[in-house]
Amino acid sequence: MKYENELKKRRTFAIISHPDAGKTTLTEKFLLFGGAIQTAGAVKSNKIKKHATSDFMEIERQRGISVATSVMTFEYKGMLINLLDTPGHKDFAEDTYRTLTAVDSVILVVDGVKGVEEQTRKLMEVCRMRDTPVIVFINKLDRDGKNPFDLLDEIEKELRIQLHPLSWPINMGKDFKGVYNLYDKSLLLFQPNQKVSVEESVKVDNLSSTVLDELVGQKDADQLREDVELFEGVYGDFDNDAYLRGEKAPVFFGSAINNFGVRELLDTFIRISPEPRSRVTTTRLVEVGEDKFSGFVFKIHANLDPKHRDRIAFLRVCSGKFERNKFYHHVRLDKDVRFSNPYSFLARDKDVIEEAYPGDVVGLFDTGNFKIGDTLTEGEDYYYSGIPSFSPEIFKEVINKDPMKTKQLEKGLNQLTDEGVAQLFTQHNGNRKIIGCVGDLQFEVIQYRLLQEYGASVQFNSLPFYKACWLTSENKAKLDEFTRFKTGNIVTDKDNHLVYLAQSEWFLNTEIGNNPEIQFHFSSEIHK
Ligand SMILES: Nc1nc2c(ncn2[C@@H]2O[C@H](COP(=O)(O)OP(=O)(O)OP(=O)(O)O)[C@@H](O)[C@H]2O)c(=O)[nH]1
Ligand SMILES: [Mg+2]
Repeated sequence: MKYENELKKRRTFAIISHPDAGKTTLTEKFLLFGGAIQTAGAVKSNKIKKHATSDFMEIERQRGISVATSVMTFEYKGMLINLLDTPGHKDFAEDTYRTLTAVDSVILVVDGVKGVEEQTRKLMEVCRMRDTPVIVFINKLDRDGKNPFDLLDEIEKELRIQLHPLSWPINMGKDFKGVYNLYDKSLLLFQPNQKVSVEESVKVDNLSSTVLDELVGQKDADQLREDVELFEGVYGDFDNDAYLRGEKAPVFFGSAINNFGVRELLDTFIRISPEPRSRVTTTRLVEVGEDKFSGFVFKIHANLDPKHRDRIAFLRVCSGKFERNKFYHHVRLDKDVRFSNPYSFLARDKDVIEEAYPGDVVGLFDTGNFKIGDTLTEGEDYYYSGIPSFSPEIFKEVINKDPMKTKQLEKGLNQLTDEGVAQLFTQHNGNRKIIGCVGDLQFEVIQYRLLQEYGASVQFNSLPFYKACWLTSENKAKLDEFTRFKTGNIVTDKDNHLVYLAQSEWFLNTEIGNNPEIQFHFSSEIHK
């Protein structure tokens, strides 16, 4: 393999969880160890995030939640790590699901107080579908949480995955003393600390040694011995291959905000986690070690930097070597494109790069050439498969509150919906604009961003639709007749395809039954 050494040192993973479990906090601590930022951005201090590095959008800072995936690259112990911090809220789940197609493994964060929550379950299902290797980090041990054995039971049952603890906590909450690292056989003692500290762990090869009693007291030392004996009997030796196959998830305990257990997690992660992996396309399996470059766009974001109104396509490199200024084949458009300023998401700054290798995420300035799922190759025609698309469930009409800004509004609507978080429809034979989303919060984000980034002020009026169906038919006359009769329900999407908006399942089924010559599709994919 030509680029074997480059592959060996790359790790690309996402941090996922239910909202508020601590993904962004954990991300920041990882970056600290990579030396990428000096002080962690005080997530949600005074209920407002001052500036978490990975929560860059103004609206995220205000609310203290992540609404979009951010990508950061850092170096740690000779490894190049691409970390994708995802939003937990279900209204932004599309972004998270797409991100999962671009990574090789995940760290799943579980709030030790709340245990397994709704969104954790859904995310785990997506990981299971793709056999993505998962590491579980049980967070917030500084708070009184559930008993660790109960937590493991709950996670195994609820997430239907076998666990293997690689660290073990000594108490929780105010009695929390530290974690014993089973992988290294070392003990890490807890000191609440928000700053970077390179905590020293104490090697305790033999748990029966009296050193342990001196460090944590006899009672807790005995408890730890008992616990370890108990689950060593249950779990046996750690099976790294089972983890790589996505069958077993190693578990770590810690407290992200206190920077506790984070370094152990990162150190173990770089040792056991997968290198960039080969991927399937619509025609064949593309081996990660192939000489020829290929990659796909999994995310598009406009105005990432408010000072430069750019649109960025996030490309995951899947094989070969990506080079600046070289022409590549844009499969969907069937044309050659090249990039003079591709950049990497080094947490400190945006750096223009000369080349990139599998696992890397490259930012490409986009003038409207890209859609999510687009593939670049050195000439071969295929698409990377498995990038989910979503059918909107909530529909609202856009009301322009400032007629002076009609142009800006139009541009904003077009660009923001290009990002794939919402779909824009236009009334058939009219010009009312309708936006379809999966979650209500998306509308708030769109409203906010239209104002901040485009100076356009809008209001949304709810519409009584529940589903969008793309229409096709061999019989053009029938289709024309149907659209004439159902004018109020017919819209066109951005590519001018006909779409029927259904008020309810009953209406939809009735129309399907009445119009056997028309096909109702539940996704726009049909036109790809
Ligand atoms: N007590 C305690 N609180 C923590 C810990 N880690 C994170 N938090 C707090 O949990 C809250 C949520 O943290 P975030 O990192 O923003 O959570 P998130 O998972 O990124 O949330 P979303 O991106 O909105 O899904 C913040 O108030 C953090 O300060 C921890 O170890 N202990
Ligand atoms: Mg977050």
